[in-house]
Amino acid sequence: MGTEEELMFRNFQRLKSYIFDDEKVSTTTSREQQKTESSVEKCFDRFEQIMFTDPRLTQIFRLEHQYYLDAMLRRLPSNYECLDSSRAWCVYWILQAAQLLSFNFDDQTLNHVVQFLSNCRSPTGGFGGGPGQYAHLAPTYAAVNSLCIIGSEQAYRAIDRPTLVQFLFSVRDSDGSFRLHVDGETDVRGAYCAISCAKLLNLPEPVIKELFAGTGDWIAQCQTYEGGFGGAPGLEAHGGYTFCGIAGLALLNEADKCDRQALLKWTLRRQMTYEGGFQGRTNKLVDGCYSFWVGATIPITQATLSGVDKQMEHTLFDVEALQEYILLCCQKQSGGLIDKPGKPQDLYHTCYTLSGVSIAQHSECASSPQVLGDTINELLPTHPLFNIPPKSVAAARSHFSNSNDTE
Ligand code: FPP
Ligand code: K
Ligand code: ZN
Repeated sequence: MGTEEELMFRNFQRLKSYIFDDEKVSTTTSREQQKTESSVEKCFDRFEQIMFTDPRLTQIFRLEHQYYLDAMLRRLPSNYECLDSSRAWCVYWILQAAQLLSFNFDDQTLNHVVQFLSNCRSPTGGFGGGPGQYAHLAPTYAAVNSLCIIGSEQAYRAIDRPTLVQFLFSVRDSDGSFRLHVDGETDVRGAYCAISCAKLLNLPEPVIKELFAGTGDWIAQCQTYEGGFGGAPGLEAHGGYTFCGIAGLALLNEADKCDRQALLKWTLRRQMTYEGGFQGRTNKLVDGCYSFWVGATIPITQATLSGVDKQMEHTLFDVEALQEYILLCCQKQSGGLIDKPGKPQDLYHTCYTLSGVSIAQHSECASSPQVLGDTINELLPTHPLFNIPPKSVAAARSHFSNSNDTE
């Protein structure tokens, strides 16, 4: 099973939690935690029993995941599997997961995807979740990311920058916060999606300045006493919103507006001692999707601190334990990945578990990829701030650097 330089699977000597950990009483929370640990332990045990007879179990089920993604992309246009308002998201989850696996769709399929996303574009700028729907920041982010992953002339043309900028201004409030759609709710996902699109499409600096005046300060207000970020000021810290908060601040070069030491401590405590994966908030259960939301937050935060603190050369979280959790507990034999053992596969978890594994393997702070098990497990890198390939970020920014359509 691999050479000496590679990370090896462990013997799972990690400690399980104790039923009376919660102030010495058994609670619903502590019982749920124990149930989860038992199901994870079963996956670890099964691995130990057959690791020598079936080395395949230590591998990423590449072909099965590719087959799953391919089948899901093909039935998207006729659509019944995905929530109707999340079809642009489904496209993004599929394209991002596929590229991590080095799986390329043929040109004809990609042309169909570009056509489908063009149909989701709103006359008022931005994208809706499906054809003919109102523009919303989340599917706009998903569509822009998808089109930049595809990266063809035709794909870039499907993003109409001038109306997109108008849409971004239409959901901005004067304090710098963003609503998800006109008259919709305000949360830090809105700010992140807007910043991510603006930066990826290389909007001119004066436009960025005006669009995000006050936004860094508003995001910083979402950081809670725990150290993570809530959806809006005063709400509970959560891994998903924490990613949006720090990635948004980092893209604006305003990470110093939040307390990064507190943030780093909070995110590091989200890695579960026994399971190896991350939870999304204090006292909740491990979930594969936080491999990205929390996993990416750690190197992003470290990167904004480097120079301030020269000590941090490698990723502070346990990249080996995270890969163990995803490889042994979150893969479906039939393809697709999951939240935790016993759950069904879905595109969202397939995208964010694989994205998290990629982050663990290619963390910016480490010099060579930290791949657990067989070298076949190495995924392509992802840009931690946008969650698309680093080369797609560079290509999109360079493509749009010469446009003067928004000046
Ligand atoms: C809690 O679900 C989930 C949330 C409060 C929202 C999470 C936010 C994201 C995942 C970020 C989305 C990012 C973008 C860019 C749109 P839960 O209570 O079912 O899960 P939990 O028990 O793990 O907290
Ligand atoms: K969850
Ligand atoms: Zn999840």
